Amino acid sequence: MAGPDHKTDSEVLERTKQETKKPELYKVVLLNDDYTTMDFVVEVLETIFHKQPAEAFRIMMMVHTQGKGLCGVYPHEVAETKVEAVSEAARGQGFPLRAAMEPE
Ligand code: TYC
Repeated sequence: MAGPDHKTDSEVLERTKQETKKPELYKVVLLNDDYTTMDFVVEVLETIFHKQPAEAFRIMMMVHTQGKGLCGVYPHEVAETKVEAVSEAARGQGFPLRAAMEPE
């Protein structure tokens, strides 16, 4: 049987069009809550998601008024790391702020 290093001719031909795999992308969204301060959310957006101050404020207000807001689109592992970084930063300050990832 054809293992990983023993491709059949048809398997080899299937790979010729796209040699490198595109990573699957995930949206990272920030979720609203009643206790996290607006200033802290802006800080998270500036530090973890590298947003400029005006954009960070816009996203924070989007989350505050609509319930959630898009922070960025990343490959799976990066998205997971961002979500975890938000939880850790929030926990450190005693805030319940959470982020979540959604398939793009
Ligand atoms: N709703 C919060 C407040 O009124 C502010 C807030 C905004 C919290 C965005 C979380 O992701 C969030 N203090």
